[in-house]
Amino acid sequence: KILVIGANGQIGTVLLEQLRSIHGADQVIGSDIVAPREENGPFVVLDATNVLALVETVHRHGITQIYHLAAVLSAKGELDPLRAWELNMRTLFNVFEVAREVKLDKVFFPSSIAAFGDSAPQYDTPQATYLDPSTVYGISKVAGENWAGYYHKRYGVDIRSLRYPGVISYQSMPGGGTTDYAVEIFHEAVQHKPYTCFLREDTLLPMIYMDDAIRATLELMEAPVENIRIRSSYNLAGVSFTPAQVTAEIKRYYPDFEVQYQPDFRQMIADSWPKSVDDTAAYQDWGWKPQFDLARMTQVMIEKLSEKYQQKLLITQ
Ligand code: VAH
Repeated sequence: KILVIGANGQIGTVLLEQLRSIHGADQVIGSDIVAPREENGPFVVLDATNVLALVETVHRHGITQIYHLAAVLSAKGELDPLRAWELNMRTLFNVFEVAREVKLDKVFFPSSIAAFGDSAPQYDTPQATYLDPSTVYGISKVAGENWAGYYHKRYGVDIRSLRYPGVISYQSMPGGGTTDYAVEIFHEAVQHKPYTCFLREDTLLPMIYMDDAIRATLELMEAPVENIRIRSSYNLAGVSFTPAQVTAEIKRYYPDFEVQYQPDFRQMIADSWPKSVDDTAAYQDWGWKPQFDLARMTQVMIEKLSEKYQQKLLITQ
């Protein structure tokens, strides 16, 4: 059985639903620090910083795989660095220790393009390069990658990881990321409201549509163990774009859509990240290929969000 930690989060929400549709709802346990608004299968309120509670959950449900999707993201982490470090690392150690002791089959944990800093080449950032992250979130991801490699090498734990770009999705409002302008902008556009973007219009960042991010995660986890050559975390590429580019794409649907630019502290974070990443290793080892470009991502986001807001309108009328 599979446990998803952080199942209420942006990625966890969609991953839980996808895993349930593949394995059956009763085979996938969701968990987070609070119960979700709606439960479509077994869910445990779990504080993953509490190792005893985690062990108890693993034993009670006969868990054999963990997807660990709980963390404080880049922007929010900068507001309380030591809390972000403590939460991101304590939960990771608990998951790795339980995986070692209970001999779980597999563990997934996400790294991020936030693992790269000013020393990495900004275009086609390589799989192996010097990592000097500029945020506590990025520091915790680099530490996590090294601990994952250690637990694999020393204890044989099968931990697999992806360096996610900025993930774009319609299912939840984003929480505390630097790439989240690219989600917020769609919500404003479909409500016919102007958007104030917290990054400069020419800020080029690697992004990925949620369906691609989830498919990459499942393909990585299903790949034969002998194919997995990278035990830190795989670079993953979807599509890179700037606020100006996504705005132009949105204006094809909403010609009057207006965007203003008011860069804030998140601009420095974004400026330290890659503009595009080289994910050749993911292609070579487990056949990774993205399917969503900016045009297709925009079409789906606008379709899904205008449905969502229409429904809200109907309900509130
Ligand atoms: C963030 N969305 O902005 C996350 C992610 C690469 C971005 O790590 O912190």
